[in-house]
Amino acid sequence: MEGKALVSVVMGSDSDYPAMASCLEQLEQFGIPHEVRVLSAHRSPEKVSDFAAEAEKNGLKVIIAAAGGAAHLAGVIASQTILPVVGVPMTSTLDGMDSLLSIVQMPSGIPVATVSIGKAGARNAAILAAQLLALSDEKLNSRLKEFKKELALKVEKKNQLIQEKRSA
Ligand code: RP5
Repeated sequence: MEGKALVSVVMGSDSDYPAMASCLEQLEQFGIPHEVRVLSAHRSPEKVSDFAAEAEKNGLKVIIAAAGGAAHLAGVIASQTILPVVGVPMTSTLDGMDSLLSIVQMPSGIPVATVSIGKAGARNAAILAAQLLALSDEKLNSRLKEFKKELALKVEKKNQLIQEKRSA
């Protein structure tokens, strides 16, 4: 994506990439400059700290952090920056419940905006990031309003299909 990254999509492992593809796809659809990194709260903690400490200075506006299992990545990043952090729980051996609880149960003072488990959450993280950026970007604001209309139109089409099937 052209331009200096406004959103960083960070994931705990390359095994998170397939689920996070929908996040990247959505950011691309909105035309939001972004970057992607693999960083691990447990396996490369110093790199996570360096990234978080430099994020604001590097021009980032939102950080999306995906991790699974004992998913501490989003919280650890949030503890070291004032940028909004969106946490995406990855599916795991415990169906992602471990990831969800690890990400959502932050202590008072360090928020992480937690979305749903897996691919739906990955896409929603991109939409939430877009909504945050749209607060100061009129073009993106209009694009998001269009996006909502498109969603409603898709539902209307599905409704029509069901009605047609029932009357056939
Ligand atoms: C987490 O552990 C990662 O975010 C990933 O979801 C999970 C498994 O990682 P790998 O063992 O596949 O590298 O840190």
